[in-house]
Amino acid sequence: MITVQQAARLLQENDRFEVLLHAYPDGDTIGSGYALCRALRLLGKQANVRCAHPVPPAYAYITDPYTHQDFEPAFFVSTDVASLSLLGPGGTDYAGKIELAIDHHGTHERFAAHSLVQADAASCAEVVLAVLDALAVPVDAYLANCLYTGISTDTGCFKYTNTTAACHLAAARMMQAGADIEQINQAMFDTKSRARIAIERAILEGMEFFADGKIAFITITNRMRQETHAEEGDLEGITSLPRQVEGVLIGCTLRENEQGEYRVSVRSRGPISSAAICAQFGGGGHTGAAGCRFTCDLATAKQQLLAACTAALSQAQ
Ligand SMILES: [Mn+2]
Repeated sequence: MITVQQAARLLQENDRFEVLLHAYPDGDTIGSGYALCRALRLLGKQANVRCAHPVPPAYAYITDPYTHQDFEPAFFVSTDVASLSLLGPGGTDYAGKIELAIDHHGTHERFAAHSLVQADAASCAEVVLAVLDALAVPVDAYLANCLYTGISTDTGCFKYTNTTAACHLAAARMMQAGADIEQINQAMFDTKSRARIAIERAILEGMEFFADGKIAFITITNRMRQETHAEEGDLEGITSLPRQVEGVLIGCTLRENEQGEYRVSVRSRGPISSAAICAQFGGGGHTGAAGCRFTCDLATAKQQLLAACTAALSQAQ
C-alpha cells in the first residue's frame, strides 16, 4: 500500500497512461477515470481511458469533451477496480501489467504493483481528488463534474450509510469549482428512460419476499431486457430497488449475463454484512453492498443465496 504522495510521484514520473475502468461502468469509475485522465493531460502527459463496456449515454457530459489519443500505453492505472476480473472480458490480460490501482474497496485484491486504497472513502473519486491535490492540479469545471458524479453516485446522492462529512465537504468543493450539480443530479437521480420504467415494471412483477418480508429478491433475465429494450444504462441503481421496500433488510438482485450466468448484488441494512454473504460464493464488497456470481441455474442460485441470507439474518438478530 502506498500513500497519496507516493501515488502522485509515480504519476508524475511516468507517461503514456491508460486509465482502466471496471466493466459495466458506474458513475464512480467513470468520474474517477476520466478525471484522472484529464489531470494527466493537464500535466502535459498522454493519457487515455479504457473500459470493456461502453459508457452509458447519461454520462455524455463526461465523455463528449474527451478525445482518444493515439499512442502505445506504457503505464496502466485502474480506478475503482476491486479485482482484475472486474475489468471484464480481457481483464486477465492485464495481470502483472498494472502499475497503480486507485480504489476504495475494502476487499481490494492487490493486483497492481502499487495500490492506493482508502477503504474509508465513500467513493474512489475522493481518493482521486486527493491525488489531484498532491499533483497540484487545479480542479476545473470538467474535473468538478467528474468527481461530483463519482461522489454523488456512490453515495446514492448522499443518502447511503457510507456518506460521510468528508463526502459533503468534497462535494462542496466541487460546487465551488463549477460542478453543474443541478444537471448532474437531474440526469443521475431524477430521470428514467421509458425502457427503465418498462423493465422496472417487469422486475416488480417478479419480486419475491422471504423471511417475513425481511429478504427480497429481484431477477433480471436477458429475455426481460430484450422485451423492454433496456440497455446497460437503463439498469443503473436497480439494485437498490428491493431494499426500498418497507421492512426489507437484505435486498438481492440476480441478473443474467450474456453467458447465462447470474451476477448477484446484495444490499443490506444494519449489522448484516453483504460482503460476508457474498464471500461464501467467492464474491465480496462492502458491509452494505456486495456482489458475487453464480454459474448454476437460476433456481439453484436462488436457493443457495436465500440460505446464506437467512443465516446472516438470524445471526444479526
Ligand atoms: Mn466506487
